[in-house]
Amino acid sequence: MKNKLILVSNRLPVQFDPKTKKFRKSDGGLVQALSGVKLDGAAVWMGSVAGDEDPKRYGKGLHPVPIEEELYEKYYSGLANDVLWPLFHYELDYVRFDWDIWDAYCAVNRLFAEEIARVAAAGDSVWIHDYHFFMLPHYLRELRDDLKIGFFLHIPFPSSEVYRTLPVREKILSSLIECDLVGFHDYSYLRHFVQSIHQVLGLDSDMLKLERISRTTEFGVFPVSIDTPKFTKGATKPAVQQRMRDLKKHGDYEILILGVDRLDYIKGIDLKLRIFHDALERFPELRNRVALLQIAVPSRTEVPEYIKTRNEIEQLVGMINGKFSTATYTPVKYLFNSVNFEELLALYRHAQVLFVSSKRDGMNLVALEYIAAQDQRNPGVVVLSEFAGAASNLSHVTLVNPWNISESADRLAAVLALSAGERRERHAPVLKYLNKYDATNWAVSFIKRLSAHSVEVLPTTVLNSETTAKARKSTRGLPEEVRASFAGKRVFLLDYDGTLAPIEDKPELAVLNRATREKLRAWQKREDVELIVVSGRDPQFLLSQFDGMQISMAAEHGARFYDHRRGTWTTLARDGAKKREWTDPARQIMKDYSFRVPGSFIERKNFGVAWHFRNSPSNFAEYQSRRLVEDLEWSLLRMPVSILRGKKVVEVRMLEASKGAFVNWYRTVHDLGKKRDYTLIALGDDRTDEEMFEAIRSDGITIKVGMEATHAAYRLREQAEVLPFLERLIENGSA
Ligand code: GDG
Repeated sequence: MKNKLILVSNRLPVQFDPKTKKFRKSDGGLVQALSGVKLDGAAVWMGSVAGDEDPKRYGKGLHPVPIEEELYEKYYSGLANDVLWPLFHYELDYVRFDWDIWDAYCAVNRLFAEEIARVAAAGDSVWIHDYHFFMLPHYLRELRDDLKIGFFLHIPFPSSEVYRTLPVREKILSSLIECDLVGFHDYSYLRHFVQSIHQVLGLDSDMLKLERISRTTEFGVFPVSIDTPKFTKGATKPAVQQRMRDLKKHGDYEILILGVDRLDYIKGIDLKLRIFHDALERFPELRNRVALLQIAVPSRTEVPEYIKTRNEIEQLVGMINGKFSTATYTPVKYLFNSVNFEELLALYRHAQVLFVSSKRDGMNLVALEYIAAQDQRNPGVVVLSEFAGAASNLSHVTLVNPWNISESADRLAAVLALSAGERRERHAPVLKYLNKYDATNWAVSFIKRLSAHSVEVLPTTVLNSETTAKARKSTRGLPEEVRASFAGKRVFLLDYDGTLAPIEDKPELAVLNRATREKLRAWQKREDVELIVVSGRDPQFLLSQFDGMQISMAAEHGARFYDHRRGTWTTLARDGAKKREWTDPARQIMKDYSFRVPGSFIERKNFGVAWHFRNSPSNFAEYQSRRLVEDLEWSLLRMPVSILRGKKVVEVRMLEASKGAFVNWYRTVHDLGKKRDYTLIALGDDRTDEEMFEAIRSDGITIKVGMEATHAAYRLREQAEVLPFLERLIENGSA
């Protein structure tokens, strides 16, 4: 049997109206886009309905999930629309976060996960839509590992500088990377997402995918489109044509500029009015000839920000009309209402210009629809904000920066003067694009990528715990089949700070405790075990902790290696002659930061420079450390170095001095000409350990200490679990 597809969006395409007792079409861009999709295979559309509704009322293919009113309010109006919507559209002043609405958001996401887990068959695909369900991948993965999960974001993904203001920034990104495929309208959104993963989670990826052992998450750009024939054909229908004749007869203008937007602060209707005002002011020949018809569809009418936006718009309309109206001409026609589909088509076809002035907009379907609805012989033109995703997809439209009022007004006036030939030249290629690439193509290309995605090897299993759903699959430790695959000697690559020893405020206090020391002394003697400490610390410190033990040490992230059998240090990283080219600027920048951040200091290493802030006021220093990383990244752009933010430290290191490079070196030396007779087992808590995990991949066992996102296949919850875990693994042969 073919697998089915489960679509998930907050709203179903139809809603039951308790007043009229009838179904009506849902509004909004997302539902419009998805409704235009024609799929061959079996699909179910899942969405929320009121808690007291009878789910059986809904027809085949629709799967309503009833949500109780108070919970829905907090999830939808609260977190989704008072936090995520403004934040993802760069309107930080409108964000109103609190933990109560976050809990409600998580609860609704969990409910959907449970419902999907209940109805999905093994191997089904789930396509999640939009910012209402950021946490759904996380909850769904806990219940079902066999499903393919795709996520598409209909709104912009903001710059990482804005994203990182979100109090739950880690949680949302960690959830999204549980998907198999994450899609956006535009490359800039994807770039911001990848940068945020880097900045917030400390995981590196390229623009195509994030690879970890547990899962590869693919990324992609899939600009949404429309049901093109619905508009091209619809606009020629007799009822629409009749309506156009009416409009022509009654209009008090020669040229009509049209605006169709939900009344939302992101749509920049205020800017549009200012631009139109500027055009009338500076080009008197437009007066009495050109009118702007703005349809402002009511949206979230009770919310203070929306009331404020509406008031501003209505004041501007009043101001312009007061100034430029005559007894027979009104420059701005303003409708605070929606119109029916036929009326919309007639207006699209009748207006000579569509003006979209969004401050931010994921895509903006109105621009696409307008183009599809034009008469090819006498088409209108689109003036489009460069801050709408559509700007990346519609060639031959007039782009404006709506914040630049006078320049936008110039461009608006210029398109009014285009000849029919010029308008046709602009229109034809864009229509061709929309005929070739419609909503169905959009959906099919996403679904195809999702289906082609190969299922991952192992989930990041929490070891040593019986409380999570995932742990049910593992028996308090490494799964049997993994332990059975151990070959020869077990080589433990052990990070020091945060793994063997707890993190302390002062680095010198982070010493091995007695129990750990005794255990290490016992294990070093075992034939079947090799212990290697892999740390960012310098050789002197490591010697002070492990001297006299038969334990090898990779210091300074593997730049220098101490072989306990030989009793000598080897330098693995080449000390490049041009080292000063990057150490000098790095130190200079760090010096500026040390000056500003009390208690911070610079450590010079043989193969790098580190800026420590363990003893500094933590919030301030954390903030400064992020800034420092950015400054260093820019200044050392083309240098052979890597820049890393670890726990309370920022380091610049020569590229070869990395734990990943050390793992590769170790393997090269030990694999030479013979069959592999050892198994690598790596444990670490820090971002520097991620390089070690990435280098090992599935060629060994990787264990992250802590709950942050990771490339490792397994995790222990905290440092205190490390010793008991090693004890079971080494002494009893079972973990
Ligand atoms: C979100 C993103 C992204 C509008 N007024 C009337 C009416 N509409 C229809 C339009 C269009 C839809 O509503 C609006 O879609 P947009 O894309 O312009 O905007 P959002 O609702 O904010 O949608 C957006 C979209 O999701 C899809 O990914 O493009 O950026 O914000 O289809 O035709 N329809 C009728 N009467 C109206 O008065 N019948």
